[in-house]
Amino acid sequence: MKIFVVTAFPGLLSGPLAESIIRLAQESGIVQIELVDLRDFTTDKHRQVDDYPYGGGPGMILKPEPFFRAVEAIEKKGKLVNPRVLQMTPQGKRFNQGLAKEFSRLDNLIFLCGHYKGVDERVLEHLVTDELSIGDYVLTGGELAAAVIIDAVVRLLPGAIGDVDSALSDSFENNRLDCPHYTRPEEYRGMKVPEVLLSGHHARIEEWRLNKALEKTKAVRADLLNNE
Ligand code: 6GU
Repeated sequence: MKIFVVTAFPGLLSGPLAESIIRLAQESGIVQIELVDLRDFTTDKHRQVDDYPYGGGPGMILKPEPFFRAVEAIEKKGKLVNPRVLQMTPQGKRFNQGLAKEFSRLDNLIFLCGHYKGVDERVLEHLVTDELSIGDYVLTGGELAAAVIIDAVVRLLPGAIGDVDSALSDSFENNRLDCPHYTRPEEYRGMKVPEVLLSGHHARIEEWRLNKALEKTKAVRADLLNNE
């Protein structure tokens, strides 16, 4: 998979992409991630990416031209035909595990990160295929949201996580949260690991895990259970 991220603040993404599983996935060639500086697609000497809103009001709006030029350059360079172009915005559809799976099956993704008050609507209407939000709160820009989505997608790529079964037991698989987990020591400051996990009885362990997962889901995310 090849991922491009168009942003005026590439530094906001470089850290999260340079650690742990996402770093290893890039090093082993499972994914290539390219940060594209929006300012490289301006034409004025101040490299200005934003401007005042028509109609007045507070905040600055990201100009359309650098986004169109950046995406055209990416399409040409990557020989991409009709790629998915994802705009990070609090007005977007809420990102979830189902979308992470869908995106993980694509060969290319282009992320556009807004900042300030927003992006010129012509970008959304004519360039973007998917408007995405990561939750009901407002961030200063789409960069951290793009990092979240890239992380969720890349870990699903074949080979990214050593243990294939690990991803299949994640939260949100089967519309429920994950069960509790324990490791050594067996007892710590009087806190004991549940007996059943030490029993070696695989059927009973699976039953316990399922019950715990359902209990937790019912308590904090009952909405998932009615979400078949
Ligand atoms: Cl995708 N962008 C911004 N700026 N804020 C957000 C968001 C995205 N998702 C939730 N809040």
